[in-house]
Amino acid sequence: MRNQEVVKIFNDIADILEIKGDNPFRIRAYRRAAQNIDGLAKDVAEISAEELQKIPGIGADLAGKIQEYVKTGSLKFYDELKKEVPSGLVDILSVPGLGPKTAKLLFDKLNIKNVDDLEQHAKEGKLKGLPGIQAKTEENILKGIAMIKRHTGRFPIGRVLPVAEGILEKLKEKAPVNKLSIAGSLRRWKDTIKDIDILATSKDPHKVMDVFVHLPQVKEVLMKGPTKSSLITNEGIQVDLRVVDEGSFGAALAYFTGSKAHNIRLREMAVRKGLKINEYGIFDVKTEKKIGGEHENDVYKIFEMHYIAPEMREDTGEIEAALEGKLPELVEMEDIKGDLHVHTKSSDGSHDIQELIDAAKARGYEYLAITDHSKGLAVARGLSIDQVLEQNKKIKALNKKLKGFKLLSGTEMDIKSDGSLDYPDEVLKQLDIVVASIHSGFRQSKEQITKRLVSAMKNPYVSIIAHPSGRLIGERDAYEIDMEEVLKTAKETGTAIEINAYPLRLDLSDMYIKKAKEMNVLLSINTDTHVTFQFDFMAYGVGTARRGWAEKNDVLNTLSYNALMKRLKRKAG
Ligand code: DGT
Ligand code: CA
Ligand code: ZN
Repeated sequence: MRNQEVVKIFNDIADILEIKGDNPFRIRAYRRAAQNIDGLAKDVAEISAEELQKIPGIGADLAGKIQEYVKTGSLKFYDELKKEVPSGLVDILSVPGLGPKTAKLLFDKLNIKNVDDLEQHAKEGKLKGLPGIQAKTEENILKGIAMIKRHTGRFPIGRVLPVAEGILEKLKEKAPVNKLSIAGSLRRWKDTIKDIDILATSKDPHKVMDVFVHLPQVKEVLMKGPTKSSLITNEGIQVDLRVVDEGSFGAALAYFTGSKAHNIRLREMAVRKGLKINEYGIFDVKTEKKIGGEHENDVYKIFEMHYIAPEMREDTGEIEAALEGKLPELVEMEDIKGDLHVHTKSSDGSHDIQELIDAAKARGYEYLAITDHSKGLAVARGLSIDQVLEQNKKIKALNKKLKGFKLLSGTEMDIKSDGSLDYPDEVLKQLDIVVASIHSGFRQSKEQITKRLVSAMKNPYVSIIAHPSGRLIGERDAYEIDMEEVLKTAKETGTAIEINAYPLRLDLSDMYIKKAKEMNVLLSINTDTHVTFQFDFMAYGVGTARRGWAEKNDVLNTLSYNALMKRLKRKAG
């Protein structure tokens, strides 16, 4: 059923027209049409142009638009219109009491482009003085935003994946499921997730749904049906479960994995081939015969493309790459040979070196870098020069005894506010690896922070820049930084840039990883483990790296121990 897609588009169009101050009758026409389609029992995709015009509020023009969208998967008028206003501006309209006129005013006068901009300005009392805005209005706007955020909040993936895994486990145990898979943004390893999408096949869908809505994780059941049920977990996360036919499982998996943008591209391509792709399968339009859909790869096979990994499905060039046979071979968990950023209880970790070695070996690793904090980071009990040199000696002695496993002696060295480094070169050159990072001065100017990172990379002993943007998802934004300049310097100096796998960091983020890859910058995926179970965070780092199209060769810690040591020494000269 395509009705909801059309409803959303028509409402969006009305919103944008309103912001633009367009003709009120035209705006109302779109709203009315949306409302009437919303209440329709029949799928608009199955209704002829003539019949469409019998729906109240729909004339030849809107009927044509509906058909264009249903046939091609997009609407030119809508796409063009969207370019005329910043996309975030439409979101502002969902703030209670804030109409399109005010939204336009905010954009024109204060360059407010989205809800975050609006919140910032309201907090700083900068809205006062605009026509119709008083102190009280600002206060209400802030309340409204807080409310929207509670409702439309996205969750960091690290909070969502464990919940999803818990549910899958219970379903496998208690429900008569055959196939079972996560779909949606979670399967694509996006850094934030709106809701969990799960797909299953079963001989007894009713029983599956019964089990699902009675799971111990459930706080509230939103809806229960034979093919789809939705609930809210105790953590406040929405979970949708769909049970589909065996023969449609692949098509449904492709459809509900998304992204929407990726799906739309595939559907457009299918239309040009006289085919139709939906969540039920792949169909020949003329004969109406189903020609695929049991396996996910069917939707790529029909275009003679290789399988596109879920992490890449964002319509950011993956379809073109697949058509040209130039898809990257994405890095995999099995490629990771060790972790290069780990803390012991000498600084702020919880374990001694031996416990970390055991945990690393259990993950099949070949090596591990011990990188406790440096002295400047007093809050994390950073190591004095004497302490780090003593630890270095201890590690080198240990290494002689270890069999089939190697330790690297290192540090996570603080880059101080003035840009200087926390240990002198005489100390650094004795270590196997130096991970450098920023822990203070987040409010400095973009130039200052960039300069700190650049000067650290120019030090021959600095091997990796850790968590380069400093973001904490949902808690702290990235500091201002000229990432282009940082990546350029990384390339020039042979410094690796970390993909910190700690689920609230995922820093570098996917977009910059892609950029780094294009610039041939070496990456390193590390967990920043403080407690041994956190070694398992590696999966988040690898997922994020894959979203940035990273291949094995782009990642430092896929090297064998010997190759790694050679690579580290090369920079130091
Ligand atoms: P999010 O926001 O983190 O939940 O992201 P997704 O990608 O999981 O989005 P969601 O849960 O709204 O939908 C799951 C997938 O279903 C989405 O990636 C693509 C597919 N899908 C949902 N709605 C539509 C639609 O209106 N058109 C198309 N073509 N696909 C859709
Ligand atoms: Ca989702
Ligand atoms: Zn660390």
